[in-house]
Amino acid sequence: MKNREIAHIFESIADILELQGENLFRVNAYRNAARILQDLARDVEHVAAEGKLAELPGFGKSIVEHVEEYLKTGRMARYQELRREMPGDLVDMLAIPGVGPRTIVLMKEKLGVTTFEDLKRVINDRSLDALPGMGEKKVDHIRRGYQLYLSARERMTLGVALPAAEEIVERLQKVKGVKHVSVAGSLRRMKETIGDIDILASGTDPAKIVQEFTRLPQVAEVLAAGDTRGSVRVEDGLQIDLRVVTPGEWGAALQYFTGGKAHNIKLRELAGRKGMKINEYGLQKGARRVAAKTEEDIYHKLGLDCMPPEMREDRGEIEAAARHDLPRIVQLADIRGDLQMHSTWSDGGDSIEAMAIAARKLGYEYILITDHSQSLKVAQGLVPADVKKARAEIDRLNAKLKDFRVLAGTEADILPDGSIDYPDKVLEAFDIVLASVHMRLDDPSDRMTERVIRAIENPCVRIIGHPTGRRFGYREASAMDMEKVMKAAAANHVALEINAHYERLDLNDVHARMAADLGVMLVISTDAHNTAGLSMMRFGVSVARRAWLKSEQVLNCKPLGKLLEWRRMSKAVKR
Ligand code: DGT
Ligand code: CA
Ligand code: CA
Ligand code: ZN
Repeated sequence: MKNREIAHIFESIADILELQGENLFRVNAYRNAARILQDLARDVEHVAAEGKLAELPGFGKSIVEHVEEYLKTGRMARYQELRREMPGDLVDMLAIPGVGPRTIVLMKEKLGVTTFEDLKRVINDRSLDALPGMGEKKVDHIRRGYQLYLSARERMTLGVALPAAEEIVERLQKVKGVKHVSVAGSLRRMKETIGDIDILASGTDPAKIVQEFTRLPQVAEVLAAGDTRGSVRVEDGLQIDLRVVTPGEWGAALQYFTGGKAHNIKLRELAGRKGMKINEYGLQKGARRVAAKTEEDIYHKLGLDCMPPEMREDRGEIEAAARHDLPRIVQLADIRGDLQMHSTWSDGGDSIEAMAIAARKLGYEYILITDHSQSLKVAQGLVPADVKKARAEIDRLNAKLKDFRVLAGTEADILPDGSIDYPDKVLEAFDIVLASVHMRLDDPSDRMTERVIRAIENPCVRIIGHPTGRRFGYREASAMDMEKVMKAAAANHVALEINAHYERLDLNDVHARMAADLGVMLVISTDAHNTAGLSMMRFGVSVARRAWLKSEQVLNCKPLGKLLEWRRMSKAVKR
């Protein structure tokens, strides 16, 4: 399908037009067309063959012509022409936080910047400072934005890598002669970002399996294909590496290629102390192979219990496994509800009822609707009168739904002074109040710490949403004294969120473990803005698993009754 290819080109055209100061109406025509193509459930070539391109929403005469031209010739003249006007990396620079079209055009015209190398130079030699509207502070902001952009480009987020890898795994499972298939590496350990995608398979004819791999329909380009390994680029531009071993070595290879590196090194030392050797082919004692078939065998023969991949980071798991003292960590099936989501009342795409029905299908007992509060105008935050109307809708819905409860909540803004964006009267009427910082995320550490602690101490606040505000590729975590914040949360029976959206995963694994150690209750929520968003829960659960959380330490593993009890208990303590 060429849908995505053409969508990418339209996105680039929109970017360039925006750079050139073209009017927004024209720019958006291309962006809309790109979105329509990405969401289109049909092959655009078929639609074109039927002569029905013009029936697609927003497809005007020139868009239709561009698509037809591309399908016929594999090129789009308008795009080539625009690319010549904006050479080098100029278009890609738009993705750098803090760099807008005006800056890019200025840099090009006044400083001759066209590549990332040029950009680095004008930042470092400070010639950028002198441009109109610039200055030291602004340039420092751009410097940080550039670093953020680079690190986001190097590693991909879990939510992008995992679905692409799973699609390949599913296909490979159906290939003749394949015995086992699994993701490996950081992806199997569910790290928040992934360097490269590793897939492992076993079968009696590895070379043939590699061949089949390179012929999968997702493959856009074959980078390498050997007897035991292959490497391809799939349509989204992601690179996927496959390694194939014999079924008898499956466990050893899976263990080795799952890693992490530090975990493997420690395992190798342990094997050495026991007079054994470990590598991707097996665990050996002298010439004898002691274990290779399953991961469990490998760990058991080393005197260890086998632990989930998410724990294999050399953070104490090998010692715990040797003591037979591994915790039973939380899993997706333990989750009984979702405590942050938005509906059409604010910036969500689906009604409260639709969200409830979708959540019940996932096997949940309850959800908390947390539409935005009044000062978040960009997200259609609710004024108090609308809060009442939404509440009435929830009450009607609960009267109708059996075995399921919709709780009325809010994601109330934590204002710059740490107060909450509704008067107490309004706050008290919610079942559960979640509060988050959305503005002034750059406050200095002292002020941010004070702000968040003041919110935690508010008698109505029960949960702090996405506590650090970090978003991969957009924004670093706000500076704050995490330990102070966590201690305040523990003392006030306020839960801290692990936001499950793969661009956030905030708190991260390290902070979540620290919070749990300090006695803080964690909550894993999706922050879904439509029913599809509810499926992000698994990414949040993986963070919790990497943090070694047990289900008792996760608020939304409680059944409804216990959840309501927790809420009452904590209020009683505080007042
Ligand atoms: P990534 O790709 O940067 O997100 O991280 P990983 O963990 O996927 O690392 P990668 O792709 O370099 O290697 C995959 C696994 O292979 C790694 O987790 C452990 C194993 N491995 C790689 N290099 C070594 C090594 O030098 N020694 C040992 N013991 N294992 C290694
Ligand atoms: Ca990897
Ligand atoms: Ca790799
Ligand atoms: Zn939020």
